Amino acid sequence: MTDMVAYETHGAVAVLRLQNPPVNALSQAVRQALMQGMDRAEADPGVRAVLIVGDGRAFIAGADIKEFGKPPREPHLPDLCDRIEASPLLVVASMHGVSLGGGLEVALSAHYRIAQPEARIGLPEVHLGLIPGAGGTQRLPRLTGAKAAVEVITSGRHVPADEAARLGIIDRVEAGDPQAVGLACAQALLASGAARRPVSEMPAPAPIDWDATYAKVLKKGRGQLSPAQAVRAVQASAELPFADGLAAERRIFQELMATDQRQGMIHAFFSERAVSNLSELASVAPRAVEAVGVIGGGTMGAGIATSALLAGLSVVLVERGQTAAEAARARIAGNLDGALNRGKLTQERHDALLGQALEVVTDYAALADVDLVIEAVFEDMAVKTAVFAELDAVCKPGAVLATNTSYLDIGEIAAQTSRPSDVIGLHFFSPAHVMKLLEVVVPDQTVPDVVATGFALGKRMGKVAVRSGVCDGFIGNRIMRAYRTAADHMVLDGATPFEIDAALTDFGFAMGPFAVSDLAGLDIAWAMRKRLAPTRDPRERVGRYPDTLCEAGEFGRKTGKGFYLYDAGSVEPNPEVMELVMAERAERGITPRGFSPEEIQRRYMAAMVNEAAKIVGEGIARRPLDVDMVLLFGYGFPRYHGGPLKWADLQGVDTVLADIETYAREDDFFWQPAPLLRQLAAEGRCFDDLNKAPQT
Ligand code: T1G
Repeated sequence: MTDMVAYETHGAVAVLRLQNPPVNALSQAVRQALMQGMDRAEADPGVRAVLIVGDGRAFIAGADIKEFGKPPREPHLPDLCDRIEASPLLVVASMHGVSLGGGLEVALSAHYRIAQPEARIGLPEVHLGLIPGAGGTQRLPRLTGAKAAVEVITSGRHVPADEAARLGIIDRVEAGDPQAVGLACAQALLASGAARRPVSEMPAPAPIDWDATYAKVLKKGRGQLSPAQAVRAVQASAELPFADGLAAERRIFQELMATDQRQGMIHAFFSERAVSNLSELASVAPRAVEAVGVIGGGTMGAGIATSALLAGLSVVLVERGQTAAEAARARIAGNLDGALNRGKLTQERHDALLGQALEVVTDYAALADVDLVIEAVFEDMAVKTAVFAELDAVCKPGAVLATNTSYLDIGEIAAQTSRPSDVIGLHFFSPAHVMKLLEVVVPDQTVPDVVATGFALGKRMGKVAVRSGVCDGFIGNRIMRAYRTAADHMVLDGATPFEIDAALTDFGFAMGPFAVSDLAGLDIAWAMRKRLAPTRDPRERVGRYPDTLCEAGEFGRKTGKGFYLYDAGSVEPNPEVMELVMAERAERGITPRGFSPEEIQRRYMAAMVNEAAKIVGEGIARRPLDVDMVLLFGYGFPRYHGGPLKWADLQGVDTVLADIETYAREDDFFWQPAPLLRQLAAEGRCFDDLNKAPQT
């Protein structure tokens, strides 16, 4: 046997053991070796059963995603599954770790399935813009029924072993060495004279209301194709003979393989893993962090403290006075209660975190032994520099001093300390214990091992950490300001905020920019506009209608009124807004014009792409994929587009540049094409070419 699949016999059982680290992905070589293993077992006169088991930490994590987009090579996974199922031998799969996608499909083509208690199974292909393509949509429903199969497949979730047993997906959960447990199972089946049990020969599932299910899944997908298409594939398992159902699944799978959404989602899958792998840090050891200090126990500080506690770190949180300290502790307790209610925490761990791991104090002296401090106080330079002066005096040598500032100059903050090379920006997104994005903001004077420490802390907290250079707004907020400005200009020129929100939800956002502003609080952007006003270029167009709303104390959801009216669960456009907008248009001498949803989307995305290209070109972001991950994990960008720069590649960089040059003829101040965009278009290259280039 090849080293991809080891072959050994134990009595009448042939063991095929996959050895393709790290997760036994079903590469062509593995598929080939499994085919050969089945041939060898069937040619072995002493063999009456086959056990399939995985080496290492997983049974099989699925098809080899790295092969997608390349010409498929035989043996194809569906053929392998059919080959396993059709074997005259009794086939048992013994699962541990994860059995996902094609990995579960291999197990479903076995005749019996046994799993470890901690094992998880799933068909997550929808998260890659696909559907199961090796029989999963035909075999799973025969075991679980259509309703459960639709839920498992369209959610793409990981199903714990005990639930999988209840659903009928696996036959038994038994702790032990997966191979030993599998062998015992196979031998017991042989001893009892158990028959082969091909799933494909089981009765087709009873029908459900397919059209209603399809419509519900389509709506929930917010424009994503694959979950709804998976419903149709499961429907085929109920309405067609097995072979025809397989053919229907194959057709849908291949159609989805050709979509932009598949490219976008696989880009997101690999980028999420690549974004924190920076070559500049490859040989840099992070400093050890076990105890963290947090300064400020407001929403952000309490969220950061919660995230650190959940990561197993001890936390010392400092507030100014006893009342604020008690309020901070209550906020953290509330956050942990939420984690407990969501099943992310046991009561015992909840109590231990609050009881032992967390200390809330009012005296900086308690920070003397922490390894890293994160400041999350009011966004004011004087306040922050005072905090850092205190930290410098109290914290031990080698402690990392981090600020959570959203836009203040970290270099200026660092200059207040005797250790500027140990100062870094760790920009969390609220709520910090929920949002996965962490911008690691690196001023010039910060030393590499402090940067590595920021990334290591992010990984430990389960964040997607992205490196950012220092500029106003770093990566995410700077880009957000650009696309919000484009939206503002469209309102001044004739679109309504409500049309814009509708167009962007059609694009795949959960909420449009104006609804998001209402949610965050209109006063936040108002404060930013006031901060930037003194240095604003007179050529910059900025609508005054949001300021008027704020001056009237209308800040959005928290006041019940903003761009929308919020009343007892109902959300309606605020009619006052268009009165303000029409008055401002008249004052500015603007004759309003209509904007189609398509034009709204293209302008909004052009602004996003253009600013992102400037950020990559200036080196604020290391690669285009870094920007894509910021927008996916911090700003709700629809994952099936892959991120703004992946979207631009899929549209064609030259097409986006042409849009920007068209818009520049109306406003050549806001619409200044990014040099990098021009360069890529001129060279016939795309942003992904930069992702693949060796990191300098
Ligand atoms: N193919 C290729 N490489 C994979 C892989 C896969 N399926 N899964 C993981 N890797 C790599 C990953 O890129 C990383 O590489 C390393 O393994 C560790 O992964 C026909 C068509 C399995 C839960 O969608 O969900 O089957 O960065 O860092 O956090 O119906 O990886 O080290 O170079 O994520 O412990 C369906 C995708 C495929 C599962 C492990 N399967 N993988 O998580 O480690 S489509 C999936 C995961 C399919 C069939 C269809 C996770 C994991 P590197 P990691 P982890």
